[in-house]
Amino acid sequence: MAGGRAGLADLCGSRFLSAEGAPFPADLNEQLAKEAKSLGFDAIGIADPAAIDGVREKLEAFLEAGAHGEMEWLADNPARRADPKVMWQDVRSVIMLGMNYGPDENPMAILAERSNAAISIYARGDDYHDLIKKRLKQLARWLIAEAGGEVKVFVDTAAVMEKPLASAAGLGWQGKHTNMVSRDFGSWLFLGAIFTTLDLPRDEPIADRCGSCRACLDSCPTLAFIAPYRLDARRCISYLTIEHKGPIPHEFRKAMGNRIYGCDDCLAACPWNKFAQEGREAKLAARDQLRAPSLAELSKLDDAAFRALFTKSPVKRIGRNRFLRNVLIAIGNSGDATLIDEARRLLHDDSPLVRGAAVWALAQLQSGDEFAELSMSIIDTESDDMVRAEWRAPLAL
Ligand code: B12
Ligand code: SF4
Ligand code: SF4
Repeated sequence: MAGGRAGLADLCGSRFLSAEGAPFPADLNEQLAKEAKSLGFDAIGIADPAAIDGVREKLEAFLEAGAHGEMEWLADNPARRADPKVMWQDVRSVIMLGMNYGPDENPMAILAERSNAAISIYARGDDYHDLIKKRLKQLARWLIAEAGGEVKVFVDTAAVMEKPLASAAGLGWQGKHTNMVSRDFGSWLFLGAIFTTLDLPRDEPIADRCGSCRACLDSCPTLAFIAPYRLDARRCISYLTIEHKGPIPHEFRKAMGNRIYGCDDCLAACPWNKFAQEGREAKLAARDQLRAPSLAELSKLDDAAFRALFTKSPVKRIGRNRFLRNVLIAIGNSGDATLIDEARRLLHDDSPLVRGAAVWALAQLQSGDEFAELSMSIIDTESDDMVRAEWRAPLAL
């Protein structure tokens, strides 16, 4: 196991208390780590719920700057998100778990295959939310059976700041790209949390080891970092392709390249990945058909085919229309004239979001004269204002 396990063996039984104050066996910590490993976790550490006291101000500054964009749920209750005790007043320890999903190939290689799509590493296998939640529940059940107490488990979607908590628990440190970096697994750890009423011994945080490096900051295609450790999510391709619902803002379209779901550039740039290892969880491993799917094939997906292809995948949650929007931006960036027919077909799609993106793709792939001619023949039949604006933009009408 990696992470902040080091100091645990030294802790005495007297600090290892149940909610009722009864001491536990001194090796509970080791057993917990062993159990976690057998359930597929690769890192574990324990933090005091008060250990992230300082993050509220930073979260509020992020929200005040509007950096969360349309993710209103992030702004819902900052006091609760920034403080586990506000979320659950009985919590006495936070057990942070990491699961390695290190890739088996260079995540950047696909970016050169312009007629194929880049799906980020985390989304090439089964949905980690479902998998990790299940494992967290299993581990929590084990803990209750061994030591009692009450628990709550979280992965990603709850109002919990997992990166600062994992850093406080010694799993790694929050790098300048804002993700948590591990000495043992580089950028590639999913995080999950078990809140418990047990008073468990804490692990030591690990100091920031970014030093003067700024590889992640310089790698970002959309200049999404306002400063080291500060991201403007509205500029991030991960946000734009997954969270953003409307048309992709024009200024980011070219920079997206063939990235159609998430982005790994800042993660992949980190020199700490030299210690990364391939993930051992088969369900998170890349499905072969999602390593480099052809844009032509993806552009043909209707709703049923989309849902079938992305069964159990995190990609499914954005729905077919948003997915096709992303595919069409990649088609526009492909420089591949054989994809013109696909974009032309999608000019007649039922979804205005898809039609609008198809217009942009054609404007990139066709000559100005061809585009102008096509525009004359279609624009008057287009009922949606947003799509009409897409037609006019390249013609500067
Ligand atoms: C919202 C969200 C997003 C948003 C916003 C990302 C962000 N950085 O906030 C978007 C959609 C962009 C996103 C993208 C990705 N995400 Co995300 N996301 C989350 C989520 C749900 C909440 C994160 C959050 O609280 N953001 C709010 C900001 C304010 O918090 P923060 O990033 O910790 O902010 C810190 C810094 O900004 C810093 N800071 C702020 N101001 C200042 C000022 C100074 C001076 C300093 C020094 C520091 C500082 O302090 C803040 C507090 O610690 C978490 C799950 C969870 N519940 O925690 C997953 C999570 C962070 N995502 C994850 C992943 C894998 C990704 C992607 C890699 C996916 C992909 N391949 O496309 C990208 C990475 C993009 C990036 N560079 O961050 C993982 C990260 C795992 C890890 N090892 O860190 C998480 C933890 C999910 C999980 N359970 O595994 N994500
Ligand atoms: S995920 Fe991509 S777009 Fe987002 S900050 Fe990292 S490099 Fe930039
Ligand atoms: S790339 Fe460099 S600056 Fe960015 S997280 Fe890794 S070590 Fe830190």
